[in-house]
Amino acid sequence: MVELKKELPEIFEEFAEQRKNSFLAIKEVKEKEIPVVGVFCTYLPREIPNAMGAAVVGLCSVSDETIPDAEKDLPRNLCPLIKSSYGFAKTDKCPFFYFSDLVVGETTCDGKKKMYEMLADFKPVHVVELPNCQTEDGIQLYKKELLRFKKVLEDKFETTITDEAILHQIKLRNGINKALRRLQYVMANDPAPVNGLDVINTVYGSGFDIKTEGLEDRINAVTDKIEKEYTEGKNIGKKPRILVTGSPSGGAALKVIRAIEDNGGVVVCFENCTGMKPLAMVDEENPDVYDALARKYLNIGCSCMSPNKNRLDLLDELIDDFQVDGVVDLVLQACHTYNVETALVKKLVKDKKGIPYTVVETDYSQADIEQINTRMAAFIEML
Ligand code: BJ8
Repeated sequence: MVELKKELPEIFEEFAEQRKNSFLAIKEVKEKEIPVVGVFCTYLPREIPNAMGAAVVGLCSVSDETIPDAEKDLPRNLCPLIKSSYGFAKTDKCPFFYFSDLVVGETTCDGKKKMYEMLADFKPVHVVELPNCQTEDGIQLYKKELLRFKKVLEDKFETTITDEAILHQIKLRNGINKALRRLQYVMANDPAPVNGLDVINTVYGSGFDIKTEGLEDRINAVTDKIEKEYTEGKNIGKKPRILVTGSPSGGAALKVIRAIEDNGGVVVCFENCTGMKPLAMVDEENPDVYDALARKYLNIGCSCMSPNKNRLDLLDELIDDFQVDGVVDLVLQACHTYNVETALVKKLVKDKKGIPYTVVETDYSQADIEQINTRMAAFIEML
């Protein structure tokens, strides 16, 4: 096993510092009196706040820095993502929280729902009711909720959100998502052109780019460079190809990705919310923009849905597209929904697809790094 300290290929530099740059950009946005809306989850259509000219920032926190502060109010045995997010809001250590005029949550998992109730004591919070079933009734309910969210924004910020502005944002976001898909699909090549960690840091970093105009082109420029270098013969050589699924894998959870790539594998695909899961297109031809948004977003295959067939269908497709040799299911501690689903994912991966599967349960601390390293080394060796 080796220590990971890779030099960042030049291709990825633009987005590597994106989160830090966004902290500076958000201060400028505030000085111009542009509203800032903080969001947690991929189920929330950013198109709606973007349509009123707001800057939309992601609030899901992925470090253990504020967990001790959070644990003064929340149970210790709770998902680290929830504790970290609450801790950053409580301590005002995150500029995105600090500058958010409105924080928007959704009724996803139980821990998050209850955390939002407590967050409302010290932040302006609006909770969108997310149906937990992807039925036609669920879509209609979600459409109503999105219209209610639009009204909340209009009342709070004394503005009007037109359907034309929403459609413009739908087209913009579709373009960004298309570019993010294209970037991730460079990893379908075998041998892979670059490391998975670099690709996912770029995808993750682009989520913090609050200048959505032109973002599609900036992402495409990265992909163009990778493709050009690949045709010129640059690649990382043949390695066991891993797909990562499960809870979001950004920030401190990247230790699992590092362990895979340090030990001879390459993560060619991220099925989770950090990667491919949220990148379906909104139907631009649907004359009812809220219906179009509800249909795309409610279809996301997160474990808070019951049943969650869409996750399994997407996994089935991605394992083939990316010629995957093995699947690593990353579960954040105390995430009951993803934990329960490991049985269904294991069945799909081992029985239907006929490839090896393993689960890694972890938190945002560094305490289990050696153990994860050992387990990933053993998993990759058997591929
Ligand atoms: S659409 S994955 S961003 S809810 S890991 S907090 S589920 S206990 S983050 Fe998520 Fe939206 Fe789903 Fe994506 Fe709860 Fe599990 Fe913690 Fe989670």
